[in-house]
Amino acid sequence: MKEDLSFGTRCVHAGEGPSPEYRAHTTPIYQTSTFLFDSAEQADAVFSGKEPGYRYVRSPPNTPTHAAFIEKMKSLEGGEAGLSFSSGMAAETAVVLSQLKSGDHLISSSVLYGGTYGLFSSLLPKFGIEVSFVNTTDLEEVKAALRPNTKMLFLESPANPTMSVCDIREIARIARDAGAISVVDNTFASPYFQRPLELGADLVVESCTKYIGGHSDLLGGVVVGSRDLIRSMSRPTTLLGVTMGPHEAWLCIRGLKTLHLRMERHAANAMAMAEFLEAHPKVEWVSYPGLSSHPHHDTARKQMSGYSGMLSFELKGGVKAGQRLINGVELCLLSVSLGSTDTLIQHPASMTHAIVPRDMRLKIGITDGLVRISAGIEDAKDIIADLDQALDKV
Ligand code: LCS
Repeated sequence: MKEDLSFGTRCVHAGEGPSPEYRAHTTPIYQTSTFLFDSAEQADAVFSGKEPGYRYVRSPPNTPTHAAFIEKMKSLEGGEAGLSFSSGMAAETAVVLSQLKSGDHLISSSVLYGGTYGLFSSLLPKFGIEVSFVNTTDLEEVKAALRPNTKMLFLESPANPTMSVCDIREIARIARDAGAISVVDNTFASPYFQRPLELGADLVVESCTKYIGGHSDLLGGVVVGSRDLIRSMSRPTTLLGVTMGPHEAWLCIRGLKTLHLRMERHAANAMAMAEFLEAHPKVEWVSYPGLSSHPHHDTARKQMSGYSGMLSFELKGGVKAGQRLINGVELCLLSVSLGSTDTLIQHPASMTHAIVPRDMRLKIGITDGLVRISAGIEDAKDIIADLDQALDKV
C-alpha cells in the first residue's frame, strides 16, 4: 500500500489484503495456538530466525491476524515495527522490563492512569528500578530530575484524568540529550489526533481497550517504535507471556477501520460538553485541552490535530455535588474505561485513581470532586440534555 495515502484511507486499508488461501475480503481470525512445519529443517530455520514464519502464538509475529493489526498500527503511528499485548498494562510492563534493569532510573509524569502509577510506584522499585514522579508539563522540572542513571522518560499526554498536556517534542529532546529513551502513552489522543513518534518520541504505547478497539468489548495493548527497540522487546514479550489473543487482534483491526470517523465525533461531543459545562453556573472549572481556558491549550494546539474525547471538571460543592450528578445521569453510563461509543462518566478519586495516595492526588490536581467524562459518539444534544437534567438535581 502506498504510504502517502491519507490517514482515514490507511485506517481502512493498511495491513489488509485478500487472504492468500481463499481471497477472503477481511483478515481472517487465525484462532490457533500453534503452527505446523513441513520438516525438521524448516522448523529449525524458523526458530533460529533464518526464515520468517509463525511458530507459537505467544512469540511475535504471533499469527497473520496479529501481523495485519501491527501493519495497520505501524502505518497510523508512523513507526517501523510494533508488538501487540493482552492489555495496555501488559504493554507498559513489557516496555519497562525490557528497557530498564536494576539500578536504572525512570522519570515519569506524575499524572498517570492509576494502574500505571501503581506499576511504577510499587512494582518497579522491587526490581531495583528508581522512579521519580515529575510534573512533566514543566520542562525545567524534567531537566532537574535527570540523574546519570536516567534511562527512560515516560509520559501521558493528555494525561488521565486531569487532561494536562506536556510538550512531547521538547521532552523527547531532553531524553535524547541525556541518553535516555522517551515513551509516550498516547491512549487519550489516539494516533488520529497525535503521533508522538513524529514528534521525536522513541516508543508509543496505547491501551487498545480504548479508542483503538473503540467499542468497550476488548482488552489489549500495542507498542510501536523503531525496528531496533521493538526487536529488543520481542524476546522479553515472549517470556512475559503478555500476548494479545487472535480474536482481540481482529477486533482491533475492525475498530481501526472507523477510528478516523469515531474520533471526529468523540472530539466534537467532548467540545460541546466542555463548552456547556464551562458556561453552567453550578460548575467550578472544566479541563479540556480544546478550551482556550486550558492551561496547556497552546501546547496541545501545537502537537495535536484535535483534542480528543476526554474531559474532566469539578462542580461547586465538590464531592457531594459530583456524586449527585453521577447518580442523576440517565443516558451517560457510570463506568471506568474510556474511548467507547457510549458516553462514560466516573469519579477518579474513588475509582480509576483510588490507588494513588490522597496527598499525591491533591498535589497533582486530582481533587476529591473531580468528575471525568469520556464522550461517546451519540448525538451531542442528547448527552448535553442528560447532563443538564442531572445538574438540575445537584
Ligand atoms: N494507559 C492509560 C492512559 C489508561 O487510561 C489505561 C487504562 C491504561 C494505560 C491501561 O490499559 P488497560 O490495561 O486497561 O488496557 N485506563 C483505564 C481508565 O481510565 N479506566 O479504566 C481503565
